[in-house]
Amino acid sequence: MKQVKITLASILFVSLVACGGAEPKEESKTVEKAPEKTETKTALAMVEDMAVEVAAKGESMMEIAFEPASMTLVEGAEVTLTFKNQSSAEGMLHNFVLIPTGIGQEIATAGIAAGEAGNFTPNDDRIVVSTKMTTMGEELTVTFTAPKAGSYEYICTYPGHYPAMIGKLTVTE
Ligand SMILES: [Cu+2]
Repeated sequence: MKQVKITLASILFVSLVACGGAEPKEESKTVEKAPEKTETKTALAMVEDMAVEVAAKGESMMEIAFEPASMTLVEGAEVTLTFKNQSSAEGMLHNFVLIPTGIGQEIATAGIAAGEAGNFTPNDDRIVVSTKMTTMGEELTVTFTAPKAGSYEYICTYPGHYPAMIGKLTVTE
C-alpha cells in the first residue's frame, strides 16, 4: 500500500510540474508584447495633452474681447479647451471658432449668413474647432487635436463681434 501511495504522489507531482511547464510559454508571450507598449507610450509622451482656458469678457460692444488674447499649442496635442462666457450682460452671446489666420472676415460674414439657427457659424472645412453660442455665465468644454504648426486665430462669430473678438494662436512643432 505504501508503494502505491508513493506512486500516486509521484504521478501527482509529475503532472503538477507538467502543468507548471505550460505557464512560462504564456509568460514569454506577455514579455514579447511589453516592448511594443513601452514604445507607444514614449511616442505619445512627446506631445503632451494640453488644457487651456479661454474667457469671453466685456459688458459692452466696446469692451468685448477674448482672454487670453494669445496662446501657443503644440502640433498634434490633444487639447481640452474650457470656454467661459464671463459677460454679465444678458445679450452678450459668444462662441469660439478656431481658424487659420487670414480668413476671419470671410468666416464672420459667412457666419452672419448662417444665422441664429446655424449658430452663426458656417460649414467650412477650414474651421479647426467651434463651439456653440454661449450665454451669459455659461461654461463649456471641447476637445480637439492641435492642427499643424502655423498661425491661427480664434474668433467669435456672433454678428458684430468680429473683429473685436480675435485671439492669436501659434501652433509650434
Ligand atoms: Cu462674441
